[in-house]
Amino acid sequence: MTQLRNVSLIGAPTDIGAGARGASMGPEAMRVAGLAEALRARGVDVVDRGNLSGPANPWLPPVEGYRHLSEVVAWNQAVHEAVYAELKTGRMPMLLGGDHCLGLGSISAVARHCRDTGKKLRVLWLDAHADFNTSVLTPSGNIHGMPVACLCGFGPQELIEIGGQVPAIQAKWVRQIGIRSVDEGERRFVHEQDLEVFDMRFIDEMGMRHTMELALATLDDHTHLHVSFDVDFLDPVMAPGVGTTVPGGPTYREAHLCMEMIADTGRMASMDLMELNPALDEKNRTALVALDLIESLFGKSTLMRK
Ligand code: 6HN
Ligand code: MN
Ligand code: MN
Ligand code: MN
Repeated sequence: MTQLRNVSLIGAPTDIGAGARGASMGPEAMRVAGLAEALRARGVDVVDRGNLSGPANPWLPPVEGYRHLSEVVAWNQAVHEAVYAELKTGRMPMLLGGDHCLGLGSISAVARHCRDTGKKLRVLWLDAHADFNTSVLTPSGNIHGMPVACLCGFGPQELIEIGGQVPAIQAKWVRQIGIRSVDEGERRFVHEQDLEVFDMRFIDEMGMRHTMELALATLDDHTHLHVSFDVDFLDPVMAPGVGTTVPGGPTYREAHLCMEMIADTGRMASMDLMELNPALDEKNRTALVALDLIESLFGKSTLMRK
């Protein structure tokens, strides 16, 4: 069971790093879906910190391989400070995106907290994408395709130094799950940096259970587990409300098993819920699926378990 029973919701209403507009409405869609109420019903002490603010989206083309770099830096600084402040007071931050470029601000804060407290960090990156592009490798210039590379020290100086230490994390602390869309140069870079990727073929062949057993294998009492959940991890049949859908993702049950096995570790101490795009959703159905999965992350089970 997840041990931390006090959650602070932090809204980051921006689509500054994305290639489609609308993820800026994600935090409100989760509130409307009943996120705080559902967690409270599970005995969680929930405080909603409201929304962070930052620059508007100027919707300009990329400059030297980065779209909206200065705005992305500003948003990530705000996220970093907010997430770090929650961890410092012993609460579990749940970042409501917003696009996935904000994973940089969030996870750099978690890494800083782990340095303060001597904890070991493990990042589970649930996504259709590796998000391991650089300004040279990117086909789009969209920074939501780059946060993992930035966290590992590959990115523009003003972005990678937000957490005060470069690199913020080591590639070997990351486990990626559900990956099925990686750009050509990005693929080579993922191999070069030896990122541990459990892609959809692996999940097809080995099953979600074995995949998660491996991904969670080396957690111990001193591990801070961070879950960065990009909603496009899910199969678009059940989760159409994201900007970059990729067919062939985990099914509803596979996704639940993934969350339930994370919950069973009792080690999740921070998380991001990213890329939910209500402009592309149908009657908030993707938000409701995400909520259902978050309940599983907090220990809800359909089975007769304690
Ligand atoms: N996400 N690999 C593509 C790109 O433009 O770099 C897509 C990235 C999607 C990022 O969904 O968080
Ligand atoms: Mn992502
Ligand atoms: Mn993605
Ligand atoms: Mn469930």
